[in-house]
This record gives sequence, structure tokens and C-alpha cells, in this order.
Amino acid sequence: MKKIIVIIICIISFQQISAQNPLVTHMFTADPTARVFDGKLYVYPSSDTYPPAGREKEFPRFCMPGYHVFSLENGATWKDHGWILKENDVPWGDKDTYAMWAPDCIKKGDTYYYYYPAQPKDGSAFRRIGVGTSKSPTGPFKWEKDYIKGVSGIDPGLLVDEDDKAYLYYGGGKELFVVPLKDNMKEIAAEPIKVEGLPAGYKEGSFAFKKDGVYYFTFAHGFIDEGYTIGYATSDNPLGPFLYQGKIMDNIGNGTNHHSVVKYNNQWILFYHWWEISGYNKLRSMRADYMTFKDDGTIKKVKPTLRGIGTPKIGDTIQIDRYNEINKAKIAFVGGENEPKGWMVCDTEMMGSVQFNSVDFGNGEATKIEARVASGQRIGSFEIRLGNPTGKLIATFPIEYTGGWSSWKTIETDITEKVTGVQNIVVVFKSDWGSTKAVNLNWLKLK
Ligand code: FUB
Repeated sequence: MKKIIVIIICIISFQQISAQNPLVTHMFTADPTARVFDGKLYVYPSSDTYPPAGREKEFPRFCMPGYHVFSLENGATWKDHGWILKENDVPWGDKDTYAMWAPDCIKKGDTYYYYYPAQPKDGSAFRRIGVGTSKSPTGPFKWEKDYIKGVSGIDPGLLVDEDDKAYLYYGGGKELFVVPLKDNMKEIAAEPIKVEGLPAGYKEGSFAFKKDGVYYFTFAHGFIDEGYTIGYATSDNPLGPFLYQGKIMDNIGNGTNHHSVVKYNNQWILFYHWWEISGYNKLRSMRADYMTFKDDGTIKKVKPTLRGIGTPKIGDTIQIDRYNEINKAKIAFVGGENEPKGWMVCDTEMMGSVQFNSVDFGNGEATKIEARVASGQRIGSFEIRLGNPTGKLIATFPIEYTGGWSSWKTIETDITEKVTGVQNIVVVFKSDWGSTKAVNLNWLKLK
């Protein structure tokens, strides 16, 4: 199993990082806390990795070496800014414990405060919470020499209110906690209190935000009969008590689902994690999907999608296998010695189609479209249409033999109509009736 996962990661480690789900494929990322700073979207996840050689038996649990930070560039590409903290650089932390669980980062004034849990070397708790400061959202951070006194637990989630008062939510177990912070953001201003009003059961992943004067306290919640869900409760006070409102996301498979919520470009987004690359729930990958509110302020349950968020523009890779709709076609993970590809659309039957929403054609500058294809036959074509499988035809690719079903080639054709604005595109596969494989398709790109 491990070998397979290693091969997959090697194969995809050269891929362009795109904004479809999972958000990045060159490393395992979990517990994504998303933040918008000065109009730009950042994600602060934890990272999962394999246990170090010889220590495999110690790590049926998570093996988490530290933190990267990512920013969304041009609305469609995640930039990895690299390591901002590794476990052995925690001033107060025990060495080689791989215990860097879910972090958060928040801005107050012109300073960024990064909060993270780690295992303390003084043995005083399972996890303590440390903090570092920076003048940039991507660091470097200056790490405080000691952990925040009076707080022990996991999953720090920060809220800075409109009056500039800051609150730290944290914990994992039957109870979660909240504590106001002093102005310096590094010390507690009162004794922590239990977050009141939450349902029974295991809880973790505290994350709070404010909308229209209402405090939303969101948390991961394990129901005995249902497994791990994301729930939320509301209050008119950041310290509670809260009223449980229901689930934001149902259980999507056994294991954890740590999340955060952010408003970016006037759209609310839920960040969360799953493990589609590894197939193993301790090697996770961060994801994002749009979230909406009902008129009464309650949250509509979010369904996980492959498509995720973001709007590819001219020059961006459109990962068509991260589809909104698929009909008479499938997707599969694919690799090859010289061909890192990730997933592809395959088993494309006659009149099969795959739809990918929100592609930005701008003011109509795109005149050509590229496709990464592999085909073991030469009959037929595939078409690019707008809106639905019979919508306006804007481009046609003849199918050509590329050397086989895993011999990949980039081909190009003209866009025959001027297309503007954000459009949903549909690829329609045409071969002869009875054929179950017109072409394998990896990605598209407007030029
Ligand atoms: O990633 C380790 C732990 O798993 C986090 O702290 C929890 O929220 C859960 O996602």
C-alpha cells in the first residue's frame, strides 16, 4: 500500500497546482484554515507524511512534521510558499514527535499571528499552543519561546472581533473551550470557559466567524451512528452560549474532516480535507467548495465536489477530470514514466460528455484551445460546447492516434466563435456507436 502511495506522489509531484479538488497534489495537506488578508486568499494547513524509517509501529496515528502556507494566484493556482515551521524548530516542543496538528493564522493591526499545537517537552499536556508573529502572511514568523500559558489542547481557531478583541477557541474531546486574549495576542485575558450549547459527542476543529452580527461557531463533530461531520452553532456573543443549528457537511468517509470558512470575492467557501490521493485517512488532502446561506442566516449543507472553487482563465490548466457533470465517461488516476498526469477522463463512450463550470473567457481574446490527449484509435472527434451537451459549438478536435491509450500528446484547435465572460464548458465525445473509448483527456487550456 505504502509503495503504491509513494509512486502516486512521485508521479504527481511535478503537476501544476490548480484550484480544483484536491487543492494541491505534490504533498499531503490537512486541517486547512483559510484566511483572506488584504483581498488575497491564503490557506494554512497542517501536513501529513509517512512515518520515519524504523518508527512505523509508533505511527498508526498521524505523522505531522510541520506547516506550509499557500496563496491563491490569479484565481486558479495555489502557490506553495514552503515550510514556515518544522516540528524540531518549536522552541518549547519535544523533538521528533511529528505532532504538529491543525494551525491558524490571523491578522491584527499590521501583524500576522500564527497559532499551532505541538507536544511540549515539559510533558505538561498532550498538546500546548504556541504563537509566532510576522509582518507578512507567508512569514518568516518569529516564534515565541514558550507556549501560551493557561491553555492546553489542540486545534486553535482565532476570531478578532470588530472591536479588535481577540478570542482563542480550541480543544478536542467532549468539550471545546474559548478564551479571550490580551491585546498582545500571546497571553490569555481570563480563564478559558467551556463553549456551551454544543451537542454531545466527540468534537474538535473549532473555527469561529462573524456574519451580520451573528457569531458562527463551527466544529468537527463525531456522531456515534454517523461518524465525523462538520457542524455549527450560533450566538450573539463570541463567548456563547451557542445554539446548535445542524451540519455544514455530512460524513464523507471514516476519519477526520477539519474545516474553516472564509468569504472571498463575495462568495463563502468551506475548506475541508479528504484523502482521495492516498486512500488512507492519515494522508489527507485539502479541498474547498462554495458554501451558501439561507435568508434566515442558516447554512445550506455543502456537498463535496471534485470541481471545487476557482475560475481558470486563459493560460490556466482546466483539469477537466474535476468535473461538475459526467455522462457515459469515467475518470481514473493515471501515470507513466515520463508523464505526470494525476487524473484523466477515460472510457469516453459515443456521445459521452463531461461538464466543467466557470471558465473565464475574458473579453474574447482566446482564439485557440489546447488539449492533452492519448488515443489508441483515430475515429471521431471531441467537441467543446457551452452550457450543455447540445449548447453552442466553439471548437472541434479530430481524434488522432497518439501511439496508444497512455501515449500523451498536446494538440490544439481553433476556437471558432468569440466567447466572452465566465462560461460552463462541456466536452462531447464522438466516435462510432458501440465504441467505449473515443479518447483519454487529461486537461484543456485556452490560448
Ligand atoms: O490533523 C490532526 C488532527 O486531526 C487535527 O488536529 C484534528 O482537527 C483532526 O483533523
